[in-house]
Amino acid sequence: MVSVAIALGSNQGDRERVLRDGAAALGGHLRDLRVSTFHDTEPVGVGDQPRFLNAAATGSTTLSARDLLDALLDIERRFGRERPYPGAPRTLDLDLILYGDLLINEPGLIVPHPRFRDRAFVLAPLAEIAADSKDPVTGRTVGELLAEFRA
Ligand code: PH2
Ligand code: MG
Ligand code: MG
Repeated sequence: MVSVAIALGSNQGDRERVLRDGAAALGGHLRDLRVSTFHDTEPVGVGDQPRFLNAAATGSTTLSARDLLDALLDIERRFGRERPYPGAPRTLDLDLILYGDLLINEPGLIVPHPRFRDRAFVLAPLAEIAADSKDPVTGRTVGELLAEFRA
């Protein structure tokens, strides 16, 4: 079993319902699912868009990182995710942030997520449920990364 961390985001449709049901769908793939509270956040780096609702989830799985990614993309599609252009508003975004202490750099799959250390909308919810999880790139815990981001 591998411990994983996933970031959830929604800024289109019924954000609250989508995050709640999206998190529940993760339970079909993860054991010991934990879900953070929901954070209402300012859009970052995508221009003038509706505000996001963000959350984080953790759990453990026997799926490979690639199979987990495919499962996440499948859940996104079930919630009506469309990709008209990069960074478009989305009903549901599920990003694989950490997959154990593995470093992966393949087409379409970079883990740890390359930008998560600079994103309060990922770090703050994730720190609620996995403050002690370690980023294998920097050796910092999620709690430390959040404190450093805020400093
Ligand atoms: N996701 C992005 C870009 N910007 N901003 C917020 N607040 N929340 C997000 O989930 C988000 C974002 C790309 O996936
Ligand atoms: Mg994203
Ligand atoms: Mg994504």
